[in-house]
Amino acid sequence: MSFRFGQHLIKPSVVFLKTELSFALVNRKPVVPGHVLVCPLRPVERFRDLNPDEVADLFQTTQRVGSVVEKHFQGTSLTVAMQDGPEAGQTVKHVHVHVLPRKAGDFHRNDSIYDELQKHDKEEDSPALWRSEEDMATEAAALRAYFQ
Ligand code: AMW
Repeated sequence: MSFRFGQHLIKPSVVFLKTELSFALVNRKPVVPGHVLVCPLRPVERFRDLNPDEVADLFQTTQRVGSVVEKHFQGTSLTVAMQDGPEAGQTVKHVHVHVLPRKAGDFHRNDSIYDELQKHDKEEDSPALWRSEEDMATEAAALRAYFQ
């Protein structure tokens, strides 16, 4: 079974957590190590389209995922972000929460992470810049272990 993420079909090998209403996957083009995505299973475009149970599951899953990636990638903080609509930078028309482990000095200017998020999958994106499926599956397996 594969997972739908907007126009993408996502292999189970890169998904490291599935809950009743959400799933979490590793990123093919992470802005920082451990940059992952949490999505509702139902492929709706905007945050406002989610029902209350989906919002609760999505955010509870984001809490669990944030704790795990912060620990696994030796972070000391998290950036949690959602680009909700095209003018906010959304490219995949399926609600998703970006979870990014942070550590001291990772960006010269702390808020540069938002500039990087805005442009990482838009400017100069091409398959050559994506991680290999094998690399992504290895990372997903390591993260999956925390939830078993
Ligand atoms: W958006 O600009 O819509 O807020 O973010 C889309 C995110 O999804 C980006 O971080 C991008 O790297 C990631 N992404 C897009 N397609 C895939 C895919 N097939 N597998 C993993 N990550 C993906």
